[in-house]
Amino acid sequence: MPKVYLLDYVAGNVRSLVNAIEKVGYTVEWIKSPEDVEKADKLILPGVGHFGHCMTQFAEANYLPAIRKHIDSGKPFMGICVGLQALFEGSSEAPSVSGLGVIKGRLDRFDDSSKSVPHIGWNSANTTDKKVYGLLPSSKYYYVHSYKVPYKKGELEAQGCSVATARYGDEEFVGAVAKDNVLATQFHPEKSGAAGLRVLKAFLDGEKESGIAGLEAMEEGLTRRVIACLDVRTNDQGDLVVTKGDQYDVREKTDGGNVRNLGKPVEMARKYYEQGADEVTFLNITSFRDCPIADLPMLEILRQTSKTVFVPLTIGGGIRDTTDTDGTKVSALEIATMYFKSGADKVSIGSDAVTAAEEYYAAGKKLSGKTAIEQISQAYGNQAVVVSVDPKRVYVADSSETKHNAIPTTTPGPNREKYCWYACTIKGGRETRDMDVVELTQAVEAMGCGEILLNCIDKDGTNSGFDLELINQVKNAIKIPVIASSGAGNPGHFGEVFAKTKTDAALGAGMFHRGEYTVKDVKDFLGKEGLLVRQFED
Ligand code: 1PR
Repeated sequence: MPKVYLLDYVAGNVRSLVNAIEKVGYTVEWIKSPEDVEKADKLILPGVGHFGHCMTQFAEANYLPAIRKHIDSGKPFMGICVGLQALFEGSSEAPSVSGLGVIKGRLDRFDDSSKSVPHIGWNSANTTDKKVYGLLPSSKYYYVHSYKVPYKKGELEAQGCSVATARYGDEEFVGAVAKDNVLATQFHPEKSGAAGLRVLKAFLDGEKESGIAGLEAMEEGLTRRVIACLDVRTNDQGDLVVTKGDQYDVREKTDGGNVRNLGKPVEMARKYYEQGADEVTFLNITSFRDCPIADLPMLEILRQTSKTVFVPLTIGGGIRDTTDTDGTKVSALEIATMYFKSGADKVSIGSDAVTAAEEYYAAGKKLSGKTAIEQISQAYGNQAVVVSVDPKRVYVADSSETKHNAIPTTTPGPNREKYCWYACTIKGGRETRDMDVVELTQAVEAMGCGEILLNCIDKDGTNSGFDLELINQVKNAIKIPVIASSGAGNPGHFGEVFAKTKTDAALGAGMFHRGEYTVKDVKDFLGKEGLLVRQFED
């Protein structure tokens, strides 16, 4: 198989990229030193995280002259995400750090006054006049970033670039840019399903001007993200199964109270990918305490899944500082690293985030730099850290009865209380803490969390629709994206949550696992409601 060289310099999920490259018929050779760059015919620079951190790492390891030489020699070069950003002159993310300056221009941050930042999800990469490396106006691609190259018509074109653009809110930015032997994508082709694989293949095959003529362009903008979630645990027979609880109780009410077994994680993830799921989330809902960390069954699930599922994968459960079975201390960052190396794009932190937030407030809102959220987001970028929140309603007759952030509710409590606040829980809802969702989400946002997975124990497994009041309260409290979770029972509930809240994404579990509806049913419904969605491409 022909080879492509990948620069092994930066933390992140490179396994997905390797899988994607292999899928389109190439093998990967790693570049481990600047001297190796000369060997490369085709070179790919993947990148995640902080622009300044990446560029400084390159510079310190003396890669910059070798990369410049490769590009100047006319050999094929591809930059992905921060790999695109590196080609420009600089970024307001790290104003004192220089980029390679292969293309003139600078990056700035998305305006978060009226939209969530980071920009996470599926958006266009529209080439108006040319065929560029298989990019199609009818396709959507997966983006995750806070900084962008603003698009000003004609500026990059005047430098000899072909540009593919995307729009987020009222900001138009560069989704991909091609110049001579260089292709750079702000989106992740390895996470963009068939559309992304096509771009990767076109680059590797040297098909600069490939594409399909006459396709109808999709409306520009971010699509509504629909996520399938798989709660995974070992059942009483010792098998790893996808399960689903009612308000977090995963045992059957009959048949001796067995753990509900709804299928096998890898197979189900693939099924949802093929139904058009925009992301797949695995939650390890019980920790595998008797198992050495390096053998965690979830690692193998990720390795297998990432070979066939080319959309983002999130893994949650057990991400905290831990002591291994042999007594070795293992940090949350090390556990996250294992997950990223096995194919995860994001890790989701539950219980540990609540403890960290408690400490943050106890210290007078001071960041310690030592929490899992801070350490993982520093190393892998904010976009890689999700906090999964498991709140429970606490009813009060009046908001003055509590120091917590209470809201009026249209679903009164058991004693007709007209207000409620949402108490955070840990250990899968087993323990309730004296902290509300506003406090928690604001604290973890300050620590560097990039996205909130907002469950609701009262709604979980009820099929009665999302808790819109909870979602609105959290959306109003923070700037980072929110994934609405718990309660979805039919496609209409997804329509409702997108219509009545500003949620950035919505997640379903039981209704998909029980086969009542497919992800495609949800997307078709949303499409009919006039919402922008991405459909699965073969
Ligand atoms: O605390 O960092 O070890 O993480 C544990 C993770 O496991 C947390 O993300 C927590 O939400 C999750 N978890 C723990 N116990 C359960 C349980 O169900 N017994 N599952 C659990 C949480 C919630 C959603 C669910 C939606 C949608 N599951 O993932 O999929 O509520 O369900 P629906 O659409 O069927 O209503 P840590």
